[in-house]
Amino acid sequence: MLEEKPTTILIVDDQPTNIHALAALLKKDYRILTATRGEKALELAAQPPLPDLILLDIVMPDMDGHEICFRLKNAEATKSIPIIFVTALGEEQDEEHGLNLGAADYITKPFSPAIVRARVRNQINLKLRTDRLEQVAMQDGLTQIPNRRYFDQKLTEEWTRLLRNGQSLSLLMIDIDHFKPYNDHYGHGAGDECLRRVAQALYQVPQRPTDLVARYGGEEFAVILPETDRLGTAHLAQRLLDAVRALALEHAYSEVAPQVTISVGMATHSPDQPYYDAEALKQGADQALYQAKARGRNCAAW
Ligand code: GH3
Ligand code: MG
Ligand code: MG
Ligand code: MG
Repeated sequence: MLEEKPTTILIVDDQPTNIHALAALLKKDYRILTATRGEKALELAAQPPLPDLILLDIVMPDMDGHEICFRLKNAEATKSIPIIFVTALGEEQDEEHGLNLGAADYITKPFSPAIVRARVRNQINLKLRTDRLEQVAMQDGLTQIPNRRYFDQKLTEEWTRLLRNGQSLSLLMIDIDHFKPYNDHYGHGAGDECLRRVAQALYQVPQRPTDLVARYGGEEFAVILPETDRLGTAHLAQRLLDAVRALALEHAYSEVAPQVTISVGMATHSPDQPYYDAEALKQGADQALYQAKARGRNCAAW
């Protein structure tokens, strides 16, 4: 879940000479993207991996820096990218306006190279720290996969998207079979290690970047499969069952098999079999999980 990427700065100015001057100061320490027009700036700002900082000119012919800042701060994808205005507009009200639009800092031209470097470094450090905290808040500490908070957020997003595009959406609820006797006999430390191994195995199964595997609670996991019908969902559930079996983790106290297994509950929202809301879909997957347990565990059910 943790990804490494070079720290990137997007420089936006209609004058290439200004871009070169800023880039010369910063290119030793950061990856530099550049744009001389507003449309291009908005496109680059929203393109993953997102820039970590934007240096933004104000006076530009087609779309001015204020407009660009306003749009970036009002778009979900780009709103947390810090923006520093770098501008010849030196009046107090210009600076106030820029900061009120949500800019992190304001530098007037002509600038001091050392001050630009220092202000950029401060904003980058703050941004990287915020990113790390955000990641920690969304990741499960034991298994290092997304946690329930992240799962709930993604499910809400996917449900909102589905209301627009009318696609199907599937949900899986997964529970380790007879995990209480596993803990009781092998100890809590071994139980934790088992959870880590199962989590990593499950996490590696889905192939689409929009699929999400999360630790939902104690020994329960949940999977979101956007734009996936019942057939695709059943296939994926089978691959999850196989992935856990392939771990071949000994469990001499399971009533199902002499190794660790899971049960999977499946629910699919589609235009012809709709659920009322995301909560109802979750309840559907929960009831299906109960079915899978009742049918003997180590299987998937609707
Ligand atoms: P079933 O097949 O019906 O799911 O049986 P089960 O024994 O797995 O079900 P139950 O819900 O009774 O047990 C879940 C157990 O998971 C209880 C608890 O000891 C264990 N557990 C939950 N969270 C953790 C954890 O973070 N670490 C460890 N080691 N164990 C956990
Ligand atoms: Mg300009
Ligand atoms: Mg359970
Ligand atoms: Mg269980």
